[in-house]
Amino acid sequence: MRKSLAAYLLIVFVLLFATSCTQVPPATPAQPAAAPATRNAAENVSTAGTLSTGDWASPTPSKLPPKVTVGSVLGLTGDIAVYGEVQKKGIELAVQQINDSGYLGESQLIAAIENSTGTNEGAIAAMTKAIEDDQAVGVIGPTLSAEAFAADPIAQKKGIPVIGPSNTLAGIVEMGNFIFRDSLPESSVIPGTIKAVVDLLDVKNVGILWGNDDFSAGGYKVFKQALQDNRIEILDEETFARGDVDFNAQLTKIIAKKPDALVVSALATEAGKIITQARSLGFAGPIVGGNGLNSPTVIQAAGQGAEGVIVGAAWNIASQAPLSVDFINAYQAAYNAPPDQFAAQAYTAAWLMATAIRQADSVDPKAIRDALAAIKNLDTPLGKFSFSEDRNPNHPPVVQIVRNGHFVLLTPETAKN
Ligand code: 1QQ
Repeated sequence: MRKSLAAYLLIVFVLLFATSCTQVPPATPAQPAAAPATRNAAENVSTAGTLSTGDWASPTPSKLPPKVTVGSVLGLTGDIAVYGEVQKKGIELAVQQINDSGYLGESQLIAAIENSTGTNEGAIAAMTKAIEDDQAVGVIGPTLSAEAFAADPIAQKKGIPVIGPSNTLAGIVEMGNFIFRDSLPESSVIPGTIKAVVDLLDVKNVGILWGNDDFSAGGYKVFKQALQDNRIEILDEETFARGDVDFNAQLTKIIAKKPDALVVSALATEAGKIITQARSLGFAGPIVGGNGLNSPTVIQAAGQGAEGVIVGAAWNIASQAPLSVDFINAYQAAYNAPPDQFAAQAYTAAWLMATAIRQADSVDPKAIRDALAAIKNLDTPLGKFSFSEDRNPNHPPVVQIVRNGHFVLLTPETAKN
């Protein structure tokens, strides 16, 4: 009798324990779980690999096909390969982790990477290929806003969700209800950058050099508004074309007006040359740039001249967000180089897409779109991440300055030489 009571108690205990272990939380999308809880949950269900972001509280999907393809439309050749190459690495790292950890259950995520070549025609061809040939249920990309304006309408028309990992101009999400971005728009970043420059570096007037490509021209407009809002005088404005290599004429004119700072709205390739030439012409003051300058290749190209360059960003490598630290370590281990902001945003975009697929437990692009739209307070390397009502990212920006060859956070200390 006593034996059977003991056996009964043992069974009750085992059952209670088992239920508490396998308890499936409600299928609400992206519960605002605290980072450590999320990571512990991840460790429980993991099979292998470094774990990272994701909504581990939602049930493991069971209705997905063996393979789910997400397209990536990236500029892998030409002048914007400095962005596209690291975006590819970020996406491939995320996909590896997603598959190693069983985040999509029995289903494997495939990243179909298509080269947009940095041109509008290339982006249209790559987007079409991703959707029609690769049968992508969602697309990450394209790299440039200009490419997005050309190619995203194809996805919108077909009802395929897109996450722009580096589109920062106005008008991106306005293309339609299937278009998202996890890159902070320039309008969310530049005003704070200019305010910090005014507060910490006592800048009262500037000269502006801006490019005629869509990104640089769009960024220029945001800079101009922010400068006016902060009552900074614009002493001179000069322009250039994408692909130009000699900026001496424009810089000579600007520097002759003795501005406190130089504002540069440019893509990375031109920015590296502009900074080098401005320093050669004797300009020693702060150089303030937009998202195009967020690539460490700008620092490599300009060398010592890059010291004192100030750039607003969505992410800095000093971030202490736990999933950012995990991401940096995993990226460094995989590629033997530190990630940059573009890699962090592309990596996060892949996890966001996988999270929506997991939560939808479906490859129906409309269901994935709806799950993306519902993502709120998800722990990611970019910090707590939400899509706002209009499918823009919602998280705070940072302001960086180049010190000793690296982007560090702009503070009263780092602002001083
Ligand atoms: C855009 C950008 C570029 C700098 C991306 C590489 O922000 O085109 O919107």
